[in-house]
Amino acid sequence: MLSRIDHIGIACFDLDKTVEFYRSTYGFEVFHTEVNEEQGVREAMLKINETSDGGASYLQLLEPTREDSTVAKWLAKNGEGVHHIAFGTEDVDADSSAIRDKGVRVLYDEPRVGSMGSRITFLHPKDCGGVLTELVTSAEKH
Ligand code: MC0
Repeated sequence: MLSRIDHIGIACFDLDKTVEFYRSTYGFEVFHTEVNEEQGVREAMLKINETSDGGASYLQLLEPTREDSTVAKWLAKNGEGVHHIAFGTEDVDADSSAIRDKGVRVLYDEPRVGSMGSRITFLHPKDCGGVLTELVTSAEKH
C-alpha cells in the first residue's frame, strides 16, 4: 500500500548551490548525500517531516554526474525544476506488480537500489499524466 510521499525529486545543474538555496531560504538542512552511479546522479536528501507510517518525506535534489543520464537529458530539455514524485510503500514488489496489472508501464523488471539503501522502481510518465512516478521501499522496511 502506498502510504506517504517519500520524496519529491528536483533536478538542478549545481547541487551545492541548490542545497544552499534550500538552507538559506527555508532552513532545510541536508540529511544525507550520495552518488548513485547506476542512475547517474549526485543527490542530497533534505528531510522535511516524519510520517504516520514511521517513515519520512524528503526533498531530493539531483545533479547529473554524466551527460547521458536521464536527469542530464531532462535538464537539457526542460531546465531546472521538479523531475519526479516518489510514493513510499512497505512492498515495492507487490505494489509495482499490481500497478503493472492496471496497464501502467513499470520501467524495471526488478526494483533497483535507490537513496539510502532503498529499493525503487519508476512508472512511465506517459502513463501517469506526464508525471514521472517512483515507488520506494525504504531500507528499514525490506
Ligand atoms: C522524460 N519525460 C518526462 C520525464 N522524463 N516527463 C515527465 N517527467 C520526467 N522526468 C518525457 C519526455 O519529455 C518525453 O516526452 C518522453 O517522456 C520520453 O522521454 P525521453 O527524454 O525521450 O527519454 P527516454 O524515453 O529515454 O527516458 C524517459 C524515461 C527515463 C522516463 C524512461 O527518464 C527513465 O528511465 N527515468 C527513470 C529513472 C530516472 O529518472 N532516474 C533519475 C532519478 P515527449 O512528449 O517529448 O515524447 S534517480 C532517483 O531518483 C534515485 C536515486 C532515488 O530516488 O533513489
